[in-house]
Amino acid sequence: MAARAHTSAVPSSNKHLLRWVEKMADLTRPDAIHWVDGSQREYDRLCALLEQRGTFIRLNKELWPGCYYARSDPRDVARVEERTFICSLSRDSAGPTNNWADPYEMRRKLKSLFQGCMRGRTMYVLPFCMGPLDSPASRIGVQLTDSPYVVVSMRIMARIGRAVFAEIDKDVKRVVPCMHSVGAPLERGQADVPWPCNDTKYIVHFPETREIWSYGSGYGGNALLGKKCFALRIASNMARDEGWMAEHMLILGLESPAGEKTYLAAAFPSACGKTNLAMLVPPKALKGWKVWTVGDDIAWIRPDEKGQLRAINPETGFFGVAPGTSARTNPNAMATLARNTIFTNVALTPEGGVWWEGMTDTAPAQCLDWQGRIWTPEIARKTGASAAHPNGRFTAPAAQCPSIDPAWQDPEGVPLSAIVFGGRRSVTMPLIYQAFNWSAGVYMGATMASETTAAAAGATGKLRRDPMAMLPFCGYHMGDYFRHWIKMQRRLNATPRVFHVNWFRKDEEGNFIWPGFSENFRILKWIVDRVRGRAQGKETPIGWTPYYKDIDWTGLDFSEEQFTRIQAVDRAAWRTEVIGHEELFFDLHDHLPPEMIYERELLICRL
Ligand code: SAT
Ligand code: MN
Repeated sequence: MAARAHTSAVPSSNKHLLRWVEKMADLTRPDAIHWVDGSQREYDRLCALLEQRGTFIRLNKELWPGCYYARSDPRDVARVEERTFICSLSRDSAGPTNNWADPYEMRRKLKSLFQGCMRGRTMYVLPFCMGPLDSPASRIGVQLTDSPYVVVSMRIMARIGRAVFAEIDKDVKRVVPCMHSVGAPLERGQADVPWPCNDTKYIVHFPETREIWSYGSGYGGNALLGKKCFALRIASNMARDEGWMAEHMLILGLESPAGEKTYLAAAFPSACGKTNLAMLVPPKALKGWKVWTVGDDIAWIRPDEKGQLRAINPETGFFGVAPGTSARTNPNAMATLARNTIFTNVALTPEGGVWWEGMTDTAPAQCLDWQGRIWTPEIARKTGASAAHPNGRFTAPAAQCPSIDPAWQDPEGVPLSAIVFGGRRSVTMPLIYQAFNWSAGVYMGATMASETTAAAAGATGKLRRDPMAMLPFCGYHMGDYFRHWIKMQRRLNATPRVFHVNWFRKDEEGNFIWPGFSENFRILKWIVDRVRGRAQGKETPIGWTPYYKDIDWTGLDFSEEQFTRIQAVDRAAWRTEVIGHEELFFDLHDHLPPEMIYERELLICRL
């Protein structure tokens, strides 16, 4: 290692860490090693470096202070689920919903892929902590990466740098090693490209040894390894072993005019509006109510000594879908991303600003699209080309969010009273219903489905079962994961109430029935009333539903007839729905907890 230049002081004395870094540098052969201290100075320098390389464009300092703009390679724009692997010792532990590969063979494969893959580049040693540093719930990782874009993005998304090295030096918490390379070594004299990546991609998890190896992509969840790879796939394994839950959920608090605060967590698949819901602004007519944001994507949930579930947001930033985000749909997100934000794969305006579909009512007369081509509304009309990629993203600091909850970094987490499931369903699913009890709630989450979006590579708009929105993120057998959910109740004094929402139901003409956005607050308010024992529920075959009179309609014209339509439980459609549940359960049958079978039988009987 002596021969390799260190561009920064080595701020750790942890022998395991030092040895591992050395070993990985021997494997990947970087030109230099940079130990990330996490400072503003370092961040600014890395951003300047990215600018120099053409990866970043600095946005207009007056309009977008502290903001940068990046375009990825068009072949590297989303998570690659078919290239994501769970390499448990046995295939059975990964289960049929994951891509399994033999860990020995995979290690051999990775070794050859990573051999010399950082040549001509700097390897960054990036320590990160998921969750507040002083929280017993937090977990630590170190990502070795050859992407400075990843380093600056991770500085927004997680706690990184010196303080984490200090934590590692205490040698109390186990460190998750995370290897990452864009897979684009540079030969001597070879010019770099703005977005290096490789057509060969591997996103690999070793659940038993708690390791992550990611190759070939620099984008989002493929590359910011603290996010989906660690905080969901590896953490779900930790959580099962240690008696907690790592979930793909937003966390929010609702505060009543009297100051009563109720927290809930909600699971929706990627790009189904989690960020919008987490930052909801209540309708003006409902005076005095407030929504507080704790997190928009991931929740780590555990029972406290009193048997109350508490949740932390392991992240410190929002990696949100840009298209569709506007002052109307999500003013809090717009305020959050107004400064110190990294934009990727959106459009660049002539003033040095950003734009995306849905940001404003009128599009700019001309801009450069996410691939750097000239884009005008005229061109869009002719070719259908969008200015921003549908999975174009903003990476913005959570602390800048106007609705950020004062307790969002509480090391103990916030108390959870309700869990909400939801997806994009144009038919069958009512706007809101409540599960009869915990096991019915687990069944509700286990059988949820959604029409696919651009967050993952592949076809969009197809209905797929996505249990607890964890299909791409559960790091072990889905049947065992359901069992873990069922078992969690035994540790609880007060079980959270479980609900299902669907903002996306359409009428016969294909129009959304529900106005959505702010108006979703009315549904959350009913959830609070149910949790607090204030609202009645009407029993239906699928669960409890609201009476029209129990929803606060102040300031919204939504008739009882419309409500009846959006709440309709069509028995014929539900039969088809239950057959869909069967299909998923069929694959999981040998690990399926009996409660899932009983719940399905009960549902069939009621239908
Ligand atoms: O690219 S990410 O996985 O981080 C975003 C998402 O799919 O939710
Ligand atoms: Mn997500």
